[in-house]
Amino acid sequence: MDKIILSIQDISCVGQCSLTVALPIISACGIETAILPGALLSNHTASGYTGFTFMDLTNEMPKILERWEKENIRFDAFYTGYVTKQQIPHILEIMKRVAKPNCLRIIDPAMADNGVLYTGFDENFPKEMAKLCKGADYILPNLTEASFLLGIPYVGKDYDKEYIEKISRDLSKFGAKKVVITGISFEKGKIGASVYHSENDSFEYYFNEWIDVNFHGTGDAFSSVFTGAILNGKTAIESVKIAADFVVESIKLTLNDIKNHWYGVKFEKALPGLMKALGKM
Ligand code: PXL
Repeated sequence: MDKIILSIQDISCVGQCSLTVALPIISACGIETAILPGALLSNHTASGYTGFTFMDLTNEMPKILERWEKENIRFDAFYTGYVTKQQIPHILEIMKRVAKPNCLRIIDPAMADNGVLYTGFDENFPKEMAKLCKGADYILPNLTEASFLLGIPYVGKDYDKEYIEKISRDLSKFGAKKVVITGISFEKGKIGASVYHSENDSFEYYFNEWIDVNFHGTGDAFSSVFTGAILNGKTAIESVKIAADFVVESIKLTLNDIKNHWYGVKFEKALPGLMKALGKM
């Protein structure tokens, strides 16, 4: 039977992040993608825009869950991104009640970048996010999110392989089977991600070109491709490679138009390459 995944995160109407990135990308990977929007925003909350609207949809979550249970709707996988504190108990309930056997949980603890929490999240939020990471098959924090989850200072650029391996092991103690830390670099001009396999205490790495421009939404694109690749039967490190290459390609497609297109990456034109990488074209 074909797989169906449920992605739980916000809809930012414009700005190229969360569900407007996850839905097209995972669909392009050939996977049916159901969505549960936790909130509706006019645009993302990051710098560039001067403000945003926010309609909280948390109260819909238990009602939707009840309907899905009645309709016997079940999912092969869950992928969560930007969610609020109030949504986390509902999401845990959803992951319990409408999961098929051996259902995968992929958690991107999307809450922070460059050493700071996103607008609207307070210092207690990472503790709540840690509850969502518990029992995950994969968690995909960047270095800032890893630091907040562990309650340790953000290291910035001052770290080595040993540090990454230590924090990966520490993060797995939350109960995640595999820990993927994104946006890491040990060498000038190269950026990538690590994969920690807690089941046999081993690591794998993938690096590609570092394009030194910060674009919003690249974490969401990475996690969406990673999810789509995993559901296509790729290994964690193969999925990391496909995701990292997709992000680099999307950034390259955006560079000549930064002035107009500062709010996210033009990932659309990278979708055919993604489909080829997954053997879909
Ligand atoms: O890309 C993560 C993200 C998702 N959704 C919203 C955001 C952000 C990051 O700032 O503001 C609304």
